[in-house]
Amino acid sequence: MPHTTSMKEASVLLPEFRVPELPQWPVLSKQEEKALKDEIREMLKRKNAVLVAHYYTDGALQDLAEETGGCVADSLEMARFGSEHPATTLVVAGVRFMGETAKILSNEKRVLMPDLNATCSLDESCPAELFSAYCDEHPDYTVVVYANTSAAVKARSDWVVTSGIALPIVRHLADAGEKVLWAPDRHLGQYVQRLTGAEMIYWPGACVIHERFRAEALAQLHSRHPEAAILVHPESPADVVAMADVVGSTTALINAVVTMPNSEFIVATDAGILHKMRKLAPGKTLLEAPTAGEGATCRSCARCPWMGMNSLVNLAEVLRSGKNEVFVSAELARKAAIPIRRMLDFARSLRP
Ligand code: CIZ
Repeated sequence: MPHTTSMKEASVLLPEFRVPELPQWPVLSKQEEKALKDEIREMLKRKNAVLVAHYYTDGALQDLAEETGGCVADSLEMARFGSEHPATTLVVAGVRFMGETAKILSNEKRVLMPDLNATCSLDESCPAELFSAYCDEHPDYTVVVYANTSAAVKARSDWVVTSGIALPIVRHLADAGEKVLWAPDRHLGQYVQRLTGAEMIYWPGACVIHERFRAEALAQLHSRHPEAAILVHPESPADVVAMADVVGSTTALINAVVTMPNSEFIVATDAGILHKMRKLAPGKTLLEAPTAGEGATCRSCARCPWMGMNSLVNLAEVLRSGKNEVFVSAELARKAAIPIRRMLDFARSLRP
């Protein structure tokens, strides 16, 4: 349904935060990589641990997660997998909110992360106190927050959503006549509003990676590859989303590469996803969508520098030392678990 209602942006001064360069890890020889992977495999087994990795992490980590019975997935599936797996330790290769979500859903388990400084620009742009004050100003709105937020922000919400389930949840709320206060990704929020027609107000955050995709450069690339299907993550700007053949979550974009008949695809999301796409659809040509800073302001414009903080090297280190444990107080976990479980239950109700 095309949108008819307007969408009002919160007038808040977002906090400043530093976006680091993409970490440059030492290049391992084949032998070194094999030795490190063997050591990690042995430690995972001995410590009754399982590796849960996001699609945006390094390919070697993704492969190892799959080879050792862990999972590579989006944040919704990572959370579900971790909470249902019998391991007593979850090693989460991703960014902090993913480790926190794992801990919230499995408070009795030990959750480790290769680097606790791996944050997310959306999380950083939505500090709990500022957000809570905004919610207080709008008591008649249902608070829906994206998974890319801190435990404290989740605890202040009614619903947590991922990009994979945002549309049906907001549609469900709109059908029930509820008004939605959305945070923190403005592009995803606007996309959801356009498709659901829900009455929404929103937080003005953005993902520093997806915001770099540029429509004009994308049009030029597409004119050189007119047969390529354009796949866009909805955290991207609206003019980029408007050019897409498929708009969707990481899982939806991977499925599109596998199931669509096209032999070429232009992909507008973190380039870490190409690893999984290449594995599942080896015969297809994948082109990275152009970004604003290409060749200029960043070394790898479509690679999240915080996701890049995960490597085999620091994964081995946390397993050896047991450091980098994620803690969420029991009280905060109890509160934040409510909207997360609401999302998981809703997702379950959609399954055939
Ligand atoms: O929820 C996730 O895993 C993220 C960050 C993106 C997506 O579309 O899956």
